[in-house]
Amino acid sequence: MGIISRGFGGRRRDSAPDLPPGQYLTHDFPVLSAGPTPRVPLDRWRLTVATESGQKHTWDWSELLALPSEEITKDIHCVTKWSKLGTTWRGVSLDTLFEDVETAADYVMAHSYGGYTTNIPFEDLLDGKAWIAYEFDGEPLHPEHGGPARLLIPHLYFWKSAKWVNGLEMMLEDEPGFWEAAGYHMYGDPWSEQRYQGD
Ligand SMILES: Nc1nc2c(c(=O)[nH]1)N[C@H]1C(S)=C(S)[C@@H](COP(=O)(O)O)O[C@H]1N2
Ligand SMILES: [Mo]
Repeated sequence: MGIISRGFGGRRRDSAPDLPPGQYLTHDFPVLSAGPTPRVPLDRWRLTVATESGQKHTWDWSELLALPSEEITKDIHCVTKWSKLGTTWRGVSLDTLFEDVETAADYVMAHSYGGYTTNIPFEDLLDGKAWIAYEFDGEPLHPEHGGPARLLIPHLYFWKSAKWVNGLEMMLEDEPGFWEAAGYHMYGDPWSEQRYQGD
């Protein structure tokens, strides 16, 4: 008699969370920067979208903050093999930024304060897949993690998420950014392990 639920308490559900191939889990937040951390005063901060026809759309800090923002919880995957699950950010969807931008270009070069660049197909920035993030874990984004604001494109390896982003340049042809010119993959899908050119 009685209700016996086999497996209740006996079942082990400690299976590893789904990580892309070759990745390991980390709980801290490593800092990976190819150079010194630029310090950008908010009153001088700008973000510019430049189209292939030479049109420019620029937001200053207060204009960015005035745009609708969302909370984003996503896993992130660095090409150096650490992954961090369930990271929480606040930022502006690139769908919002691109609402009034007229372009026929298929590629984007992200530019950062400090000179870092990385290339991304335009469609990977749209449809709720990418943000300009300015908070992490409910706090203003720390400078070493890309503050005041960084690109957040969690479905690609994290080198595509340009810290200290200040420009999005529309391009008709794909061109390599900083790491891509050094041999990293042009696209960088963690689930297909596209770490280096030829992967
Ligand atoms: N401007 C800039 N953005 C950058 C980098 C960089 O060196 N400069 N490093 C990239 C790499 S390789 C990774 S893994 C992530 C690291 O972000 P984090 O330092 O916040 O962990 O930022 C990416 N964005
Ligand atoms: Mo990275």
